[in-house]
Amino acid sequence: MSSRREFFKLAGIAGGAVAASTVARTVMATLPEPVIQTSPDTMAPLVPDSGQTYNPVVTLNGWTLPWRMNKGVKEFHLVAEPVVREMAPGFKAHLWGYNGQSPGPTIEVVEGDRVRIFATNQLPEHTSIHWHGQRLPNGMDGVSGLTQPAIKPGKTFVYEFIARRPGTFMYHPHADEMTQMAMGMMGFWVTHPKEKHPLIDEVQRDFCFLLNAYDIDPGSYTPKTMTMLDFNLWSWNSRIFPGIDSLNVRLNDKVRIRIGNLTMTNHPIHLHGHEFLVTGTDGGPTPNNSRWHEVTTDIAVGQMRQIEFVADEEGDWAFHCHKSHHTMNAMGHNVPTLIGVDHRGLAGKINSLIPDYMVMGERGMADMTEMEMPIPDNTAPMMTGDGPFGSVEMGGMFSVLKVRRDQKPGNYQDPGWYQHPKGTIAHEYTGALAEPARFKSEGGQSMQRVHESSTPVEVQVRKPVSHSDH
Ligand SMILES: [Cu+2]
Repeated sequence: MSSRREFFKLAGIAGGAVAASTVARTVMATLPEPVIQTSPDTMAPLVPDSGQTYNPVVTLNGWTLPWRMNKGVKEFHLVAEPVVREMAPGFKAHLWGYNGQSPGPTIEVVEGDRVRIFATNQLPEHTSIHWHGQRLPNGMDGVSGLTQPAIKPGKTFVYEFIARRPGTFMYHPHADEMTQMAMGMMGFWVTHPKEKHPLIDEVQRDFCFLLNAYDIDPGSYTPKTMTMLDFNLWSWNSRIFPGIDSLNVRLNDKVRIRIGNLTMTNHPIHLHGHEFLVTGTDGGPTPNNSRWHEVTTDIAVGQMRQIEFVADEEGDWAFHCHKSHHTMNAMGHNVPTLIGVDHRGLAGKINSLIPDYMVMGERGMADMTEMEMPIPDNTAPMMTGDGPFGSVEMGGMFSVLKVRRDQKPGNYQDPGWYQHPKGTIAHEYTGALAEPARFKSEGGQSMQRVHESSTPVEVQVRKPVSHSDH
């Protein structure tokens, strides 16, 4: 048996635009050479060498899989295999994925293309690939047991179909699905329209990413695959803030963002500073009369949404899931609320028993972003990310839309932090404080109490009693 090294010619892409011809030039073997990605960075869009007939997508912290043309068929080679994914600087996870990364590469084709995908299984167990949302012959749908036998370890299967409708799609295994998706096996698929489509606008920037989630104990490397709902890492393309790249656009660019949800819960995705339209779903472009402006769109399990807006406000705009525990990283969270509890004297006593112990949360959790309590190796801090004004106190599903006047067309480089015009930043008020005018009423009630004899009760915080304080 040949070694993995011999089998996979490592063809890591190091930045810059990549022409599909890098693969087309190789000898026409029966099987296209698999292209393996070694970096978790956002790669430049893949411009087809046949000429730019569409605006290619940019996958956040991901890449598009090069293909070769073989007698009019677009041929791709996906390799399902164990990968090491850097989820954030300093935090690596041992996942399963495709072609060196999790998620796998984005597959990008044009409506009407005949597509042939070779799927090689280098996992320790069988797999299959389901082409989520596609119109295709039933036998190409990738449901192991139902439409095909599972792909055994070491085997390669061929899928072939015509990309019949333009839109936003995903791919993932349909074999031991709970394990394989919990391990990170999934990828994105974009089919561009063949010609001008009345419901698909041309855009200057077209981003895509998958919502995914993992349960990795602090200090460990491998996801727990039996977790059903209680995941502790909420990621975009298997990256967590501050490891998720920003979405960098030019002022007044029309921007499309395609998002697919392969987690086990819904995610209300929220953009600051702009209103967007949901222009497409799993079923394709939405009709004009179903579009309305929103700033948050909920994406349910197994759904895709594409949002569009004109980026006409300069700045660094937060873009995130609105579930607040989805913008945090792994932590133990069976912790009672301690806001308002006086901890004075307590930490010192515990420290004499447990060195480095820290009492958490007496004034809220923000203190923890600067906490000095040691965390295990290979663990991302719970709330972090240094912005120009201090800690952003975020994790998980959070990124930044950077809108800049001087961003060059087609350039996706990070422009750095926004330089706010003078006098446009919220600032401290230093004048005299007026007494607040408090409203005196106790509030009305729809059901008047009949007996007014009982004494009103106010719930009080019970503080731990420290005898030395008396
Ligand atoms: Cu969420």
